[in-house]
Amino acid sequence: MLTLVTLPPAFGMRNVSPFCLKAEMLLTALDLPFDMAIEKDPRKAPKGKLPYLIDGGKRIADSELITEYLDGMTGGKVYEGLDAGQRAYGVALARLAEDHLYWLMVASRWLDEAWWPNVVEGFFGFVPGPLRRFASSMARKQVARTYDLQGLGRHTLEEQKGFARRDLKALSAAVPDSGFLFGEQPGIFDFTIAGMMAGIYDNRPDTWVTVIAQEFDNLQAYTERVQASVGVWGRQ
Ligand SMILES: N[C@@H](CCC(=O)N[C@@H](CS)C(=O)NCC(=O)O)C(=O)O
Repeated sequence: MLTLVTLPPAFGMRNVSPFCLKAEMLLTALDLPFDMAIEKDPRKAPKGKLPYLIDGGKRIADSELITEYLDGMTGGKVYEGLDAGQRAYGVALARLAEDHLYWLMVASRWLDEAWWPNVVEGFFGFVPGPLRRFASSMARKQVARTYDLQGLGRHTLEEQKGFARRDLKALSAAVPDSGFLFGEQPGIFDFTIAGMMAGIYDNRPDTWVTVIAQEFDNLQAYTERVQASVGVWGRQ
């Protein structure tokens, strides 16, 4: 039996991490028997981030490495039917969602003063009272440092919103109005985009990225369609 280790629910999301949700959708679509376990403290994961997959004595960290592992395990089912061009397009969209838009989403939760109390409650609620403030503000400093190093943190909020809008506009133009990216069945790259967008649309309360994403009705409809097709929703 495989076990997918994910973050606990938060912000109205059953599966709050886009990477964990993508892996859950993929395991479900592949019809592999698996269960899920919760880890509140990502520092305990093999690479300090969630998700990771347990297969017997093996622990596979990182949703993309999990994807590769499952592709090997199923004899190539993950990328079956995709040509080189489709795979290239899918990887490019994944990088856009997971390595650029993701950071804007993180900032809209962690670095927005009005939203910050939700992070303290959602991610640090389990830390005993006196330590909670300390642990959460240390983690927040780390996020701010990472966002600054990434480069997005050096822009004004209005400029950050411009980057988010251009990312979302690109995703909105990339996804089809019916069906899925590469056919009648959703695949790994649909799970990647929908996994990211589910948390953006459904986290409560709305963040400033949520508000911008709401400008793109077709992207929201696509996100719903992918979740419905596998019967795995990010929200509670
Ligand atoms: N590239 C990784 C990213 C995973 C990731 O960033 N997970 C976040 C949750 S959404 C995490 O565990 N963050 C904790 C940390 O960075 O300390 C993947 O695809 O699995």
